[in-house]
Amino acid sequence: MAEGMIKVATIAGSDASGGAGLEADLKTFCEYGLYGMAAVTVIATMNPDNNWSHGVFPIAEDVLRSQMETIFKGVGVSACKTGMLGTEYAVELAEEYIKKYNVENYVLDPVMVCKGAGEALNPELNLAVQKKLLPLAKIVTPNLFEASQMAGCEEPTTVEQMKIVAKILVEKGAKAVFLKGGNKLANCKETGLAIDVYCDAERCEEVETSLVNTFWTHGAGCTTAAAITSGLAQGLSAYQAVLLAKEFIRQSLADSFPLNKWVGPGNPSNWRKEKAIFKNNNYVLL
Ligand code: PXL
Repeated sequence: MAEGMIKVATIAGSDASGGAGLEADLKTFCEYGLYGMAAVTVIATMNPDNNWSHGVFPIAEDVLRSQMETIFKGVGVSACKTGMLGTEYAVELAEEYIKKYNVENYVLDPVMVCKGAGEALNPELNLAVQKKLLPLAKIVTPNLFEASQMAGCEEPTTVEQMKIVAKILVEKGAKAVFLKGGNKLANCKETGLAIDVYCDAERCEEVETSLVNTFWTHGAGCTTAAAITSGLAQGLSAYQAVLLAKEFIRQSLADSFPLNKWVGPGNPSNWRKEKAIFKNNNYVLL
């Protein structure tokens, strides 16, 4: 029996291709040994006959509310995250339930772009997310583009600029920021490092691992935020959860692979593979 099973939830879109969105979140929760639930906000599909262009289909408000009741009232969570919300009412429902059920371990992944398509959600929605959800989050996990949108500045191009933008977000009310995207900085191939930035009221630090040089990074943002959510649910501080999540995503990307010519995800289960192997008709724990 696993009566003490830790329960976590994602309020996010479904990615029909399976690499990002709630599919990535649930895989990640599972790798951390947690029980994951999902409230589906939108369904994202990709068109193989039109260059993998994205379609986004919102789930009706009453259906989303029913899912929130099931999860937050019917079960309860130790932590939750939001990903692609897609509609104003999804933002409002997330705010309502996180407040009503006092979810302190809340991770805001302010999804504005789908990597596959470079599709930005509408600006009013991004403003609603900032106004209503940012103050509730224990940590927000923007990429370079999302951070610049939220801070109202140019996209950072150096680690020093990343720190400045992260500090602006803390000044704007974020309790903690994990600004991802060190793998996009011009010099990362030379240094061989993927440097992200963690910032809260007390510290502003680089968080680095070795760079995994892969084109197949679909879902990396979702996976990172889900890993941080899992760490928080297990009692880690935001900073500790970020350090563990950074290693989790490095391992996931180290085992990334193409789905087709357009897109490819990491493999969250690489975490497990490095911990146990199958040998002589049985598995051996490493
Ligand atoms: O990676 C951003 C993202 C988040 N959520 C959903 C997505 C995507 C990108 O494809 O489909 C549902």
